[in-house]
Amino acid sequence: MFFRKFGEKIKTLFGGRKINEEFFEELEDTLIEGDLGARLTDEIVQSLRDIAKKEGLTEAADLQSRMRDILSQYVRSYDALPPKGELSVFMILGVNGVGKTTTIAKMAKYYTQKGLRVLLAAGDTFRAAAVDQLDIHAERLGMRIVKQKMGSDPGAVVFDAITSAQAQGDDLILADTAGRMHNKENLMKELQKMDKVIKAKGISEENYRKFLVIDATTGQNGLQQAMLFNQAVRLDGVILTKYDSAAKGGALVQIGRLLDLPVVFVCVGEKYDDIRPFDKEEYLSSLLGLDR
Ligand SMILES: Nc1nc2c(ncn2[C@@H]2O[C@H](COP(=O)(O)OP(=O)(O)OP(=O)(O)O)[C@@H](O)[C@H]2O)c(=O)[nH]1
Ligand SMILES: [Mg+2]
Repeated sequence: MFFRKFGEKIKTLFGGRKINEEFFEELEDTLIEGDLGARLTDEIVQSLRDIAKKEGLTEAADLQSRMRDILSQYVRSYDALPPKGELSVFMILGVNGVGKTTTIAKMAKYYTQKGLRVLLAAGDTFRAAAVDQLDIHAERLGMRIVKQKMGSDPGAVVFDAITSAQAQGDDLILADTAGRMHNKENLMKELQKMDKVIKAKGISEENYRKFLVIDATTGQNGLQQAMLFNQAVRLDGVILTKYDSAAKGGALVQIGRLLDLPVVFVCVGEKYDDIRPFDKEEYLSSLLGLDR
């Protein structure tokens, strides 16, 4: 389903041909194109060379499942179902335009259907219209929202949200955050402030999660973004959006390999139901053009 183009390319590359130098070179080019990055591509191709040599393989087709085994070590899924009856906070992070606010709306519906009481926190107070955007989702979905006016302190918004959720007996706060500020340093400082407030409000470590939203169409940048946010506020996982577009999504493998971060959800469209818990096996199959 996902990745069809890239998967088909891989499938064709491995199909009915001999293992030789030309094959490895083409594989290298294809992996780079698929957003796996130079470093990881080298690592994968070298491992496959070693396997082919050691086992005396001659058919490229024999290497396709071996590549799956290699990638399988790097990719993890993350089952993020918070417990009922105690308060969890998910802070949703990411640079501007990746799909944070839309994803929060999707998650709100998803978790409500799982029987949780969800509260939205409009933590992006920087961009004009950001609060309204979340507010419109809240209204459409019939969710409670805690908000303040544009320009107010996002730390104060999560503070209020936690107080309100505790009073109402909510199970989960989904906190929106800004994707952009005057500069990157400012943004990271604001996020660190929010992070401090959430911890100071006594939300336990197990119930507090920071998920980074990554836009599948931005390729290699996903890794840079993950490094940046992970450094500022230790991340717990990533959410991949816009996987329905002509995306390649190989950045997930890099993020898994280099930062050891699991994948929580994959979003495949603009509608509320276009969200799926990450399915590692399906992902690997589509990435490699395997049937399953
Ligand atoms: N095709 C597709 N579009 C998506 C998906 N997720 C979000 N979008 C679209 O991406 C655009 C940006 O989404 P937002 O949710 O506003 O992104 P954001 O990260 O909150 O952006 P800022 O608030 O500006 O930082 C919107 O037009 C969304 O409809 C997805 O999975 N697939
Ligand atoms: Mg937003």
